[in-house]
Amino acid sequence: MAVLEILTFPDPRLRRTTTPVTEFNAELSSFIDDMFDTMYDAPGVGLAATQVGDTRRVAVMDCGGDAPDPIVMCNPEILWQREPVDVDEGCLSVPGHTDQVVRYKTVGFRAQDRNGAWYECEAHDLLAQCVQHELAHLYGGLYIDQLSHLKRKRIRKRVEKTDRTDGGA
Ligand code: GNR
Ligand code: NI
Repeated sequence: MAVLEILTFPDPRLRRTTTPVTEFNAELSSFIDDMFDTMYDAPGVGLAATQVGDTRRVAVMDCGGDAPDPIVMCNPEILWQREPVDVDEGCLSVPGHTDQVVRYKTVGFRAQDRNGAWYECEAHDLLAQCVQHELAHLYGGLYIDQLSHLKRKRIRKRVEKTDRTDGGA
């Protein structure tokens, strides 16, 4: 059980891409448990390995609602998507900010669980939004990449200021 440090924008490590998980062992399972601890502690509805400085292609989610169970996504892939919608979004790596972005309302994806077993899932609404958000993290993306350069610059200044005054905690 461990709560890991969540990196904040504009930390360059958030821009790294990940490499596929190939070793489904006890160490991976323990890392996944730490990711859940970190996500629930924050609290957040999803967390990608990129946000805690790891380069494995793994993310966790728990959005409640239709899909109340904790979800582990190793090597996730979106298979299809439909109905782009404007939604409000936030990110633990961009504290204190939310903004409207475009996401698909429904997505089909496949991923491997912590044992390496492939599963397929049809995700709606917040869960679908979260899948797209975490997928982006695993390739170095952030939701604020959909905003204007000027807006991103203002957000960066605000986050940097907050990180300084709270000692980076
Ligand atoms: O906690 C989170 N809430 C959220 C709200 C709307 C869309 C996406 C998210 S994910 C976010 C946690 C996070 O930063 N995951 O990477
Ligand atoms: Ni995020």
